[in-house]
Amino acid sequence: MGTDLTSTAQAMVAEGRGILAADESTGTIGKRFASVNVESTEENRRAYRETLFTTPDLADAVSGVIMYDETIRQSSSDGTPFPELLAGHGILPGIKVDTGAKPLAKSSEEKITEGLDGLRERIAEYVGLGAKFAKWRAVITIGDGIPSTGCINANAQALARYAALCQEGGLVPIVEPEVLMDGDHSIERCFEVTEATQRAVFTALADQRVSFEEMVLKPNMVISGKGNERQAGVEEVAEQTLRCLRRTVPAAVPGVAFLSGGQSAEVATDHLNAMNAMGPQPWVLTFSYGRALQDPALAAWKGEASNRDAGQQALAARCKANSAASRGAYTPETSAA
Ligand code: 5MM
Repeated sequence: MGTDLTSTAQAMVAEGRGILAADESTGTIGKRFASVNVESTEENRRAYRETLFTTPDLADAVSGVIMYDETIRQSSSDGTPFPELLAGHGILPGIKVDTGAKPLAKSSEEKITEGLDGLRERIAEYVGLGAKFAKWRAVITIGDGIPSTGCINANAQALARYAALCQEGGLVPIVEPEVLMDGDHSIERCFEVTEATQRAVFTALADQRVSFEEMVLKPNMVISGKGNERQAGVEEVAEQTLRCLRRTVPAAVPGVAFLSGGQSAEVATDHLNAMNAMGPQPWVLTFSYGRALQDPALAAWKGEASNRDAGQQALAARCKANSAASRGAYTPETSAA
């Protein structure tokens, strides 16, 4: 029998729809704004998020939006709280609940994501603000002698404790173990680390009694390190990513919503399309992109109210392309804005 959380998880990955990751913390959005010479004031952050969230027909391709703590408390210029505005358009409001990836003790290059203290209470508050799902991102770095088993297991444990608290408190957890594409490693090394990470994550999720039907996985794709001399092509990335997921992800998980991780907007769409064109899989495969959805919109908006329509058109174009890719039906021609 289905539960409310099962229905929400299924709605998050409903056909032709994916997730807009707009949960940049203040530091990260500051860097994004700096790239287009926009000052990171609270009002500019609010105005930018309003531009994204009021994009006409956003709900055609976007099932949910992940917000940051500041954003979920903000409102549009007519005073409508963002969670209410999104819900009014048939879009599920989501919230990032981790408090960031911090240095892992006794390891100079590895990270552990924090935020479990007080999480039960914060989840209750976010539910009161209208959130229907949550997100927690673990960061795994590939380098000389890393990741360590200790780092993978500590992050898997934190993801699992977060996911269990979410389900107990009434939110669908997005479980995001991100193996970074930074580095000069090969696609084979990315496969090995991604497989080990996902295995550890699903073992920890089971140990913490997380219901697989009531969650969404947000993984990296299996891809060459940015600095590797051999950059795997679209078909190879799609094949290796699916091979890895089939080994590690239970069929009970309703959907896999990929992060883009620094891929260009077009390449992220090509990869998603290629995977979906390879035939039916046990889970829905869709997007939960941040930069690959937002970068063209941010570049068009540039902090100017007069560029609002241009910013929205740029976002709508990426949404349309990725919606098609989630069906394996993307071609640059059919998805032209
Ligand atoms: C949108 O960026 C998210 C927030 O990052 P910080 O916590 O570092 O501020 C990030 O977690 C994002 O949701 C995922 O990494 C996916 O975004 P990309 O850009 O990799 O698709």
